[in-house]
Amino acid sequence: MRRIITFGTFDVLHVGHIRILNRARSHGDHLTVGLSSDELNLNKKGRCPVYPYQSRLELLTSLRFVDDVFKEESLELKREYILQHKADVLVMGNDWEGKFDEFKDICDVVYLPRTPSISTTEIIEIIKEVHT
Ligand code: C2G
Repeated sequence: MRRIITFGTFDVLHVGHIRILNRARSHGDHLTVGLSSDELNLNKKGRCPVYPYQSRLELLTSLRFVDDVFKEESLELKREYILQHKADVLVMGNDWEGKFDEFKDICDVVYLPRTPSISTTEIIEIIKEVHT
């Protein structure tokens, strides 16, 4: 059994998120997602997520290629989370290329290409434009 872990906010769920989760899961047999808390996202990106944690949680747990979701409270706890969830592989989008290589002593670290031309920020901008 090969256990995969990934992290993110997955706000305003879009096809880029779906693809990376699906591809992450195909690297093993079990996918755990560390889902950023609303507070963590505020610190990380300077804004509250559009969808609150409970909604993001419900969306992710409904996906057939997501097996388990837990709350990521701090970016500093990655090593603990990887160990707690017994992950064999950490998968991240390649916007994080090289950033998690320090965990190669406890698991494989894989960076997958992001889906081009789509992001939560861009979707928010488009919706804003349409309504002004
Ligand atoms: N993603 C993607 N293609 C896109 C947009 C996002 O593949 N067009 C991927 C990102 O690379 C990331 C995942 O979807 O792996 C989740 O994206 P975010 O919610 O933006 O997560 P992020 O803020 O990068 O959080 O500690 C790490 C962070 O918690 C990761």
